[in-house]
Amino acid sequence: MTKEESLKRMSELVKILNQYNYEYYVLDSPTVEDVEYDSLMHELKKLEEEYPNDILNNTPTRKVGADYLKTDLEQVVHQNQMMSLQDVFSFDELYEFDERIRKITKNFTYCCELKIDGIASTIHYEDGLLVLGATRGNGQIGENITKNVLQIATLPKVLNQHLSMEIRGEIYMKKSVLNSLNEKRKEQGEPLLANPRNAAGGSLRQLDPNITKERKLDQFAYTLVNPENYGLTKQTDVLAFFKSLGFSVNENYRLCHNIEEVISYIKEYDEKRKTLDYATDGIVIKVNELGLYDEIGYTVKVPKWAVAYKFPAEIVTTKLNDIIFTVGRTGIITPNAILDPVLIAGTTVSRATLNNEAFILERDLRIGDYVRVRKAGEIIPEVVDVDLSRRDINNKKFVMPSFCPACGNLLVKKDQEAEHYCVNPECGGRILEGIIHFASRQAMDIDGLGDKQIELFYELGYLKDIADIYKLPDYKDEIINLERFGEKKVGNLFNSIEESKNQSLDRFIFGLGIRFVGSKASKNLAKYFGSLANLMKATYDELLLIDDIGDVMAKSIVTYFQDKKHIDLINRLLSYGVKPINKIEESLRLFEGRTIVLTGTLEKMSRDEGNDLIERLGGKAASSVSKKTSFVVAGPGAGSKLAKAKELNIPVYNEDEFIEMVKDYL
Ligand code: 0OX
Repeated sequence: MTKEESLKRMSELVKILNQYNYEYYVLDSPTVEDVEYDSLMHELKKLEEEYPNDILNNTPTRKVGADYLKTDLEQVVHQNQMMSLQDVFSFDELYEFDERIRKITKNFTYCCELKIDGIASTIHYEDGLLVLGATRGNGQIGENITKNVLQIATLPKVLNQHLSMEIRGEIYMKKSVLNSLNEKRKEQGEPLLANPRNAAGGSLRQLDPNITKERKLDQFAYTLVNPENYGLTKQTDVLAFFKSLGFSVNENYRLCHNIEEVISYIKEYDEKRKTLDYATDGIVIKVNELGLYDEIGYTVKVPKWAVAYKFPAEIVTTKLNDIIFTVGRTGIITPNAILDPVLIAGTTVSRATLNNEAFILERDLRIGDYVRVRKAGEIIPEVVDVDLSRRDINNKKFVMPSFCPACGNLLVKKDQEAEHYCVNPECGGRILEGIIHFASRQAMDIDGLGDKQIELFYELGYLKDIADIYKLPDYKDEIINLERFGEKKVGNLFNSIEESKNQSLDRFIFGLGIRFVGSKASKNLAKYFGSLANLMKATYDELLLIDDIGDVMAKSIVTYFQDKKHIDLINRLLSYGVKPINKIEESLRLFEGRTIVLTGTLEKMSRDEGNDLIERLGGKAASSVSKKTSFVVAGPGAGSKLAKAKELNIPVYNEDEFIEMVKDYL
C-alpha cells in the first residue's frame, strides 16, 4: 500500500470501528462478530504504528467503551485506575507473554480465571457496608451505579467483618435469565437484548433501580485493591479471602505452574464453558504472585502481568430438521433452517436463516443432515457447513420450491439475482411483512405494535393494510377482550398509534416500503422534497439530482407513485389524520437566534464540524463568551471560557448532551 492508500484505509477503519462501537456500547446491539471487530482494530493499530503522525483525532484506539456512552448517571473518579486487559488470540502470543515475564523472573506461577462476559465494576465498602458501586468507564472516571448494584442479590451489602476496602469484579446476567427476559420482550414486541453482556450493561445503567432488580444480575469478585493491607500475597489467596467474606467467586479458577498448564486449562475450558449458565469469552491469565506486579509493570491502560486469551467463535453441530420459507414485504422468499435446539454463545438456537437457494446448494445442505452452526455477531445464527461423515444416504438433495408458501403464486427468479420472489402484490405474507415494517422502530415507531400483535390483528381481519392501523380503535372492545391485552395496554397502544400520525416525513417514506428506498435515502428525499405531496409528483430526472439516489431507486420511486393502489392507500392514510412532519425542515431552525460557544476538547467531532453543525441548524457559532451567549458546550480541558460562562450564569452542556440535542439532525 502507498502512504496515500494507507491513510485512506485508516480513515475508513476509524469510521467503521466508531460505528461498531456505537452499536455495541450505546445501542447495546452489536452487528459484527468480536473476531471481525478485533481484526479490524488490529489492522488500524498496525497502520497507526506505521504512521504515528497521521493518527486521526477520533480514532477508536484511543477511546474506551465509556467514551461512546451517553449517560445520565453521575460520574465517579476512580482513586485507583481501573485497568483493562491486553487481548491475545493465539497460543503463540501466550508463549510470547510468558517469555516477557520469564525475562524478569523465573520464580512465579499463574492464576487462570474464566473471563466472564459482563461489565467490569468496582465496589467500595466502608466499615463493612457497601457504600459505592461504579462502572469502569474509561478507567479513570466511571458511572455511579450504587443504587443498581444494591439490587444484585448475590453481592454482599454488609460484610461479615467491619472492613473498609475496594473490590472489583464482573457484573453479569445468566444465560437462563437473558433467555426468559427475551421471551417476555418478544411477546411484548420489544427489541431483544443482543447478548448477556449488553443485557447486563443496559440493566446496570437503568436510572430506575427497580428495573435492575427485575433483571436479576449477578457478580463475581476477582480483584482486591491494596491486598497488602490484608497480608495477601497471591491472587489465589485473594479469591479465597473473597469467598470467606461472602462474595461469589467463580470456582473454575486454577493455579498453573507453567504456560503448558495454562494452555491445557484453556483447552479444557473452551469445552466446559459451553455447559455454564454464564457467558465467557476467554481466559484471564494472571501472574499469581502479587509482589511481582510492580516489577513486571504496567502500560497506560493494561497491566503487563496479565493477558486475556480470547476464545475463537463457538461452532456447534446440530440436526437440520426442516427448511421452511418466509415471504418478505418485497416478495423475497427466504429459506430458514429448523434445527434441533442447541445452546450457542448464551442462547438457544432453533432457527437460522439460509439466505437463498444458492447458499443451500453451495453447502449442499439436505434435510436430515447434521450441520455446523455459529452466531454471527453473537446474535444471528448462521449455518456454516455440513458434517458429511454423519449424512444419511436417504437425505434428499435440496430443491427450491416453485410456488409461494403464503399465496401459492408461481415464484420468479430474476437474471443475475440469487433470490426468488413472489410477485403477487395481494400475497398475504407480503402484506403482513409490509405492515410490520411500517410500524417498526426505524419507521413509524408504534410502541406496542410488534410482529406478534400485527400477526394477530391480521388473522382477525382488523388489519389488511397499513392504513387499517389507524382504524384499530374501531375494534377497541374486541381487542380489550383478547388474551394478553387489557384496558391499560390497549390505551397505550392507541396512544402510540395516535402519536405516530405526526411522525417525521422521512420515517413515513421509509415505512411505505418502496423497493430499494432505505432509511438514509428516505432522509434525503424528505430533505429535498419537504412534503409528501412534492415527493409524489417527483420525476425520474429530478430524483437523480438527489444525493445517493441512482437509476434503480429513481425508477422504483416513480413506479411506486404511479400505482393507483398506492395513491389510494396514501389518501386513506391522510384521511385518517396521518400528517407526516418534515423534521428536517424544522431542524434548520433548531438553533435559530442562538449564539453558541464550543470550548475545550471535543472528542466525537472536530471544532470545525461542531461549528458547521451549529450554523447548519440556524445558530451562530461564536468564539468568546459574553452576555449574548445562549449556551456553552464544554469538553475536557475547558478553561477561561467555561469560567466566564459560570460567572455569567450561562448554561453549560457537555459534548454528549450537545449530541443528544442534535442527534436527529446528524
Ligand atoms: C473477567 C475478568 C476481568 C482486571 C485488571 C487487571 C486484571 N472478565 O472475568 N478482569 C480480570 O482481571 C483484570 N479478571 C477477570 N476474571
